[in-house]
Amino acid sequence: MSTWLKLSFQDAASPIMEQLIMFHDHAMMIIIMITMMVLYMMLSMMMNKFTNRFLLEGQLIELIWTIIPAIMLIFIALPSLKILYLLEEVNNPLITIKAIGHQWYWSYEYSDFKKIEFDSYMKPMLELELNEFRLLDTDNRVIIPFNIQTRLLVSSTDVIHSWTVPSLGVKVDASPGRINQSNILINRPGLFFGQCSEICGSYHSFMPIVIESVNLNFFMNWIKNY
Ligand SMILES: [Cu+2]
Repeated sequence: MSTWLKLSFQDAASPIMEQLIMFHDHAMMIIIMITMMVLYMMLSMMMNKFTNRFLLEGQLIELIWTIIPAIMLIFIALPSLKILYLLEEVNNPLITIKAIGHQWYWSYEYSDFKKIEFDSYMKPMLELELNEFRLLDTDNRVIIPFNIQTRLLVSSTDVIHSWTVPSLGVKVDASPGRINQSNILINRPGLFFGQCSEICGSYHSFMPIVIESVNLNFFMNWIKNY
Protein backbone atom coordinates (compact mmCIF):
# COMPACT_ATOMS: atom_id res chain seq x y z
CA MET A 1 0.00 0.00 0.00
CA SER A 2 1.40 3.39 -0.93
CA THR A 3 2.07 6.09 1.66
CA TRP A 4 -0.61 8.37 0.23
CA LEU A 5 -3.27 5.66 0.32
CA LYS A 6 -2.69 5.20 4.03
CA LEU A 7 -3.83 8.79 4.57
CA SER A 8 -7.24 8.20 3.01
CA PHE A 9 -10.29 6.12 3.93
CA GLN A 10 -10.54 2.47 3.02
CA ASP A 11 -12.93 1.76 0.15
CA ALA A 12 -16.52 1.77 1.35
CA ALA A 13 -18.21 -1.62 1.51
CA SER A 14 -21.57 -0.41 2.83
CA PRO A 15 -24.03 2.39 1.95
CA ILE A 16 -23.43 4.06 5.32
CA MET A 17 -19.69 4.28 4.75
CA GLU A 18 -20.31 5.81 1.31
CA GLN A 19 -22.42 8.48 3.00
CA LEU A 20 -19.73 9.08 5.63
CA ILE A 21 -17.03 9.53 3.00
CA MET A 22 -19.21 11.94 1.01
CA PHE A 23 -19.82 13.96 4.18
CA HIS A 24 -16.10 13.99 4.97
CA ASP A 25 -15.32 15.34 1.50
CA HIS A 26 -18.08 17.93 1.79
CA ALA A 27 -16.80 19.18 5.17
CA MET A 28 -13.25 19.16 3.82
CA MET A 29 -14.21 21.45 0.91
CA ILE A 30 -15.69 23.96 3.36
CA ILE A 31 -12.58 23.79 5.55
CA ILE A 32 -10.30 24.37 2.56
CA MET A 33 -12.44 27.36 1.53
CA ILE A 34 -12.18 28.89 5.03
CA THR A 35 -8.44 28.21 5.30
CA MET A 36 -7.71 29.92 1.99
CA MET A 37 -9.89 32.88 2.94
CA VAL A 38 -8.13 33.28 6.31
CA LEU A 39 -4.66 32.96 4.74
CA TYR A 40 -5.54 35.62 2.18
CA MET A 41 -6.83 37.96 4.89
CA MET A 42 -3.73 37.45 7.06
CA LEU A 43 -1.50 38.24 4.10
CA SER A 44 -3.45 41.33 3.12
CA MET A 45 -3.42 42.55 6.74
CA MET A 46 0.37 42.29 6.76
CA MET A 47 0.70 44.07 3.43
CA ASN A 48 -1.69 47.02 3.93
CA LYS A 49 -0.77 50.52 5.11
CA PHE A 50 -3.18 50.72 8.11
CA THR A 51 -5.11 53.68 6.67
CA ASN A 52 -7.98 53.06 9.10
CA ARG A 53 -5.84 52.90 12.26
CA PHE A 54 -8.36 54.83 14.41
CA LEU A 55 -11.47 52.96 13.21
CA LEU A 56 -13.60 52.00 16.25
CA GLU A 57 -16.50 50.01 14.84
CA GLY A 58 -17.97 48.72 11.60
CA GLN A 59 -21.52 47.42 12.02
CA LEU A 60 -21.89 46.10 8.48
CA ILE A 61 -18.70 44.03 8.35
CA GLU A 62 -19.42 42.59 11.81
CA LEU A 63 -22.88 41.57 10.65
CA ILE A 64 -21.36 39.88 7.61
CA TRP A 65 -18.68 37.97 9.49
CA THR A 66 -21.21 36.74 12.01
CA ILE A 67 -23.88 35.59 9.59
CA ILE A 68 -21.66 33.89 7.01
CA PRO A 69 -20.01 31.47 9.52
CA ALA A 70 -23.44 30.72 10.98
CA ILE A 71 -24.73 29.74 7.54
CA MET A 72 -21.62 27.61 6.93
CA LEU A 73 -22.22 25.77 10.22
CA ILE A 74 -25.76 24.96 9.10
CA PHE A 75 -24.39 23.48 5.86
CA ILE A 76 -22.21 21.16 7.97
CA ALA A 77 -24.70 20.42 10.76
CA LEU A 78 -27.68 19.34 8.65
CA PRO A 79 -25.99 16.57 6.59
CA SER A 80 -24.13 15.49 9.75
CA LEU A 81 -27.43 15.03 11.61
CA LYS A 82 -28.91 13.20 8.62
CA ILE A 83 -26.12 10.59 8.73
CA LEU A 84 -26.31 10.36 12.51
CA TYR A 85 -29.96 9.33 12.32
CA LEU A 86 -29.24 7.04 9.34
CA LEU A 87 -26.60 5.24 11.43
CA GLU A 88 -29.09 4.55 14.20
CA GLU A 89 -31.80 3.23 11.89
CA VAL A 90 -32.58 -0.49 12.22
CA ASN A 91 -34.04 -1.72 8.93
CA ASN A 92 -35.79 -5.01 9.77
CA PRO A 93 -32.66 -7.15 10.09
CA LEU A 94 -32.79 -10.78 8.92
CA ILE A 95 -29.79 -11.95 10.96
CA THR A 96 -28.52 -11.00 14.39
CA ILE A 97 -24.89 -11.37 15.42
CA LYS A 98 -23.62 -10.73 18.92
CA ALA A 99 -20.03 -9.60 19.41
CA ILE A 100 -18.64 -9.76 22.94
CA GLY A 101 -15.37 -8.10 23.90
CA HIS A 102 -12.94 -9.78 26.24
CA GLN A 103 -9.43 -8.96 27.39
CA TRP A 104 -8.12 -9.57 24.72
CA TYR A 105 -10.19 -11.26 22.07
CA TRP A 106 -13.68 -11.12 20.60
CA SER A 107 -16.27 -13.85 20.84
CA TYR A 108 -19.31 -14.13 18.60
CA GLU A 109 -22.77 -15.65 18.92
CA TYR A 110 -25.21 -16.48 16.14
CA SER A 111 -28.43 -17.41 17.92
CA ASP A 112 -31.02 -17.15 15.09
CA PHE A 113 -30.37 -20.66 13.79
CA LYS A 114 -28.48 -23.11 15.93
CA LYS A 115 -26.66 -21.77 18.93
CA ILE A 116 -23.34 -21.00 17.29
CA GLU A 117 -20.60 -19.54 19.48
CA PHE A 118 -16.91 -19.11 18.86
CA ASP A 119 -13.92 -17.07 19.97
CA SER A 120 -11.87 -15.02 17.55
CA TYR A 121 -8.22 -14.58 18.49
CA MET A 122 -5.50 -12.76 16.58
CA LYS A 123 -3.32 -15.14 14.57
CA PRO A 124 0.22 -15.20 15.98
CA MET A 125 2.92 -14.21 13.53
CA LEU A 126 4.40 -17.71 13.28
CA GLU A 127 1.07 -19.21 12.13
CA LEU A 128 0.41 -16.68 9.37
CA GLU A 129 -0.02 -17.81 5.77
CA LEU A 130 1.68 -15.76 3.05
CA ASN A 131 -1.54 -13.96 2.08
CA GLU A 132 -2.52 -12.95 5.61
CA PHE A 133 -1.92 -9.69 7.47
CA ARG A 134 0.23 -9.49 10.57
CA LEU A 135 -1.71 -8.20 13.65
CA LEU A 136 -4.90 -8.15 11.59
CA ASP A 137 -5.94 -11.74 10.86
CA THR A 138 -7.91 -13.94 13.25
CA ASP A 139 -8.22 -17.69 13.72
CA ASN A 140 -12.03 -17.55 13.37
CA ARG A 141 -13.61 -14.99 11.03
CA VAL A 142 -17.06 -13.47 11.37
CA ILE A 143 -19.09 -14.85 8.45
CA ILE A 144 -21.73 -12.41 7.19
CA PRO A 145 -23.76 -12.68 3.97
CA PHE A 146 -23.67 -9.61 1.73
CA ASN A 147 -26.80 -7.69 0.68
CA ILE A 148 -28.53 -8.96 3.82
CA GLN A 149 -29.49 -6.54 6.56
CA THR A 150 -27.71 -7.72 9.69
CA ARG A 151 -28.13 -6.55 13.26
CA LEU A 152 -25.03 -6.31 15.40
CA LEU A 153 -25.29 -6.48 19.18
CA VAL A 154 -22.14 -5.53 21.06
CA SER A 155 -21.27 -6.07 24.70
CA SER A 156 -18.30 -6.82 26.91
CA THR A 157 -17.42 -9.05 29.84
CA ASP A 158 -14.64 -7.02 31.45
CA VAL A 159 -13.68 -3.47 30.36
CA ILE A 160 -14.88 -1.18 27.57
CA HIS A 161 -13.85 -2.31 24.09
CA SER A 162 -14.98 -0.96 20.76
CA TRP A 163 -15.99 -3.10 17.80
CA THR A 164 -14.82 -1.24 14.71
CA VAL A 165 -14.69 -2.02 11.00
CA PRO A 166 -13.76 1.13 9.02
CA SER A 167 -14.80 -0.07 5.56
CA LEU A 168 -18.34 -0.75 6.84
CA GLY A 169 -18.61 2.49 8.80
CA VAL A 170 -19.27 0.60 12.02
CA LYS A 171 -17.87 1.59 15.42
CA VAL A 172 -19.76 0.44 18.50
CA ASP A 173 -18.58 0.57 22.09
CA ALA A 174 -18.66 -2.74 23.97
CA SER A 175 -19.56 -1.84 27.56
CA PRO A 176 -19.91 -4.41 30.35
CA GLY A 177 -23.54 -4.75 31.47
CA ARG A 178 -24.94 -3.06 28.40
CA ILE A 179 -25.86 -4.16 24.89
CA ASN A 180 -25.31 -1.68 22.08
CA GLN A 181 -26.90 -2.11 18.70
CA SER A 182 -25.73 -1.29 15.22
CA ASN A 183 -26.46 -2.57 11.77
CA ILE A 184 -24.39 -3.97 8.94
CA LEU A 185 -25.24 -4.04 5.26
CA ILE A 186 -22.30 -5.17 3.16
CA ASN A 187 -22.68 -4.62 -0.57
CA ARG A 188 -19.99 -6.97 -1.89
CA PRO A 189 -18.11 -10.14 -0.99
CA GLY A 190 -14.63 -9.88 0.50
CA LEU A 191 -12.60 -9.64 3.67
CA PHE A 192 -13.02 -6.58 5.86
CA PHE A 193 -10.62 -5.85 8.69
CA GLY A 194 -11.04 -3.95 11.92
CA GLN A 195 -9.54 -3.53 15.36
CA CYS A 196 -10.66 -2.77 18.89
CA SER A 197 -10.89 1.02 19.15
CA GLU A 198 -10.98 1.58 22.87
CA ILE A 199 -7.74 1.44 24.86
CA CYS A 200 -8.66 -1.67 26.84
CA GLY A 201 -5.45 -2.97 28.33
CA SER A 202 -1.98 -4.18 27.52
CA TYR A 203 -3.04 -6.33 24.53
CA HIS A 204 -5.48 -3.76 23.13
CA SER A 205 -3.72 -3.82 19.76
CA PHE A 206 -3.99 -7.58 19.47
CA MET A 207 -7.74 -8.21 19.25
CA PRO A 208 -8.51 -7.63 15.57
CA ILE A 209 -11.78 -8.25 13.75
CA VAL A 210 -12.06 -10.00 10.38
CA ILE A 211 -15.35 -10.13 8.50
CA GLU A 212 -15.73 -12.62 5.70
CA SER A 213 -18.52 -11.42 3.46
CA VAL A 214 -20.04 -14.32 1.48
CA ASN A 215 -23.17 -14.94 -0.54
CA LEU A 216 -26.31 -16.18 1.20
CA ASN A 217 -26.07 -19.78 -0.06
CA PHE A 218 -22.54 -20.10 1.25
CA PHE A 219 -23.66 -18.62 4.56
CA MET A 220 -26.58 -21.05 4.92
CA ASN A 221 -24.21 -23.93 4.12
CA TRP A 222 -21.81 -22.71 6.79
CA ILE A 223 -24.62 -22.55 9.35
CA LYS A 224 -25.88 -26.01 8.34
CA ASN A 225 -22.48 -27.68 8.61
CA TYR A 226 -21.25 -25.86 11.71
CU1 LIG B 1 -10.45 -4.02 23.38
